[in-house]
Amino acid sequence: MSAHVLVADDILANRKLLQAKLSHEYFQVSTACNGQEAVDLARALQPDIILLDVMMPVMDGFEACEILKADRSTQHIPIVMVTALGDREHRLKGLSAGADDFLTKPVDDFALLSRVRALTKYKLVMDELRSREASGRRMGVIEGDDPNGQMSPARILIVDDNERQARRISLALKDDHLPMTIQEAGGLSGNKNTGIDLLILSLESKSFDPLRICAHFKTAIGTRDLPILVIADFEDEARGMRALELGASDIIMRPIDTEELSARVKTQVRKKRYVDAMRRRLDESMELAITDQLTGLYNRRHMLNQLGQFLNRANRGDGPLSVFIADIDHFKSVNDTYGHDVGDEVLKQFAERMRENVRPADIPCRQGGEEFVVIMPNTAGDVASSVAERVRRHVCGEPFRIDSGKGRLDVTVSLGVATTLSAGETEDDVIKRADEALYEAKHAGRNQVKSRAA
Ligand code: GH3
Ligand code: MG
Repeated sequence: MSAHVLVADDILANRKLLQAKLSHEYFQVSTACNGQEAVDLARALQPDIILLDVMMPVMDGFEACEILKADRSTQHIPIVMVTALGDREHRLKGLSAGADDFLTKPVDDFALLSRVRALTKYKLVMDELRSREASGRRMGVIEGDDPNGQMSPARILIVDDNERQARRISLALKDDHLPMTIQEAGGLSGNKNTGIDLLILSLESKSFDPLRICAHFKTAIGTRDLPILVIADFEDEARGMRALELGASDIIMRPIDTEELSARVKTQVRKKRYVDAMRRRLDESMELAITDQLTGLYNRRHMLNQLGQFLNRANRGDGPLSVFIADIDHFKSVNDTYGHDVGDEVLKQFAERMRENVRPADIPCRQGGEEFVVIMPNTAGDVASSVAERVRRHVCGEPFRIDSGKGRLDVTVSLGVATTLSAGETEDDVIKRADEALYEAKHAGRNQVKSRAA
């Protein structure tokens, strides 16, 4: 997996070294010599990851990080701060400036590549979500997205078979979050894992294989997006790196620095919520794209799409397919007499009655105006006619409420049913026949069902 990395460092030798290491692993590399240049290049080049040195002239790494994380156009790009070894202050300051991770100098090859790869994976997920967002709409502010803002407590599961250690971690997080040890949760299985924001996994655990747990959580459907923060021993860096390769999102070394722990937890939770919010928005916009705004039924686009798919199946011998068109009688006079708003009220109630009187597998849609279509998969003509008849009865059977419930209005509907005749029929053929049946119903005096079958 290749990615574009922007390296910012004021010392030429450092830039060259990182560039060489990354290029060797087929990453594309651009370089900047100070914070300001890093900000400008990040905006212009949109790299996948930024490696930021802390001490730089003109603008230091912290300031650059803050600017990049506050800018809509760059805030999604992961930032790794590169700090001097043992410089705890800088590490914490970097994380609180919104950095996603840090590396210590001299930069270890293994650490560099594992971190860059882990962040590239995260970035790929984000890029996909961002690009799938409907119509490339510009992103709005997403809740929980402010790197410096308050964050609601996260549900954190601590998986460490050393109960004392687990409790110590829990204690360190208790003020800001809702941590729970695996001992308190009574094991790893069951639905206690749902609704969790973060898993903290100790690689020292002996009673189970932590790497296997990591792999399992990262492949299972329900937990794939759950971030995992692994705790590794200094002597056991290789296992830590293995965990990152298996999909863990971050790593912290023992002995645990509690401030670093809470900073890393915060970063992981913030990312998780960002991804969740993006997924929700995506679901909503997909829903929006197929729904009619006024009635909440499926819209015409979705109707044609579904009809096409079911016709293909019917043509392959999956049984008959029926549709009916329902058109409200003299609807124009409702608008003319009571106004457009009352017309809308009637349309909404009509949609409700229709939805309530078709079967669960049927697909009720608003074709446009006061015309509705119901697709009925695997349904023969006589059954379709009886469903249409039920809708007709429930429309004329009881007056509609208008003027917010103050008035009553009698409404009737005419319906035309069509069933697939032969293989090779198109959406238009079927709709056209249903339309002809509807026309017949209107001419025969309205408030009735007619059908056009074989
Ligand atoms: P028929 O019994 O022959 O179907 O007569 P009709 O009056 O129902 O049919 P016509 O096609 O003449 O009129 C349909 C009316 O529906 C005209 C249009 O103003 C109204 N209409 C279409 N869409 C909407 C809408 O979204 N809201 C409202 N209130 N009215 C709508
Ligand atoms: Mg009408």
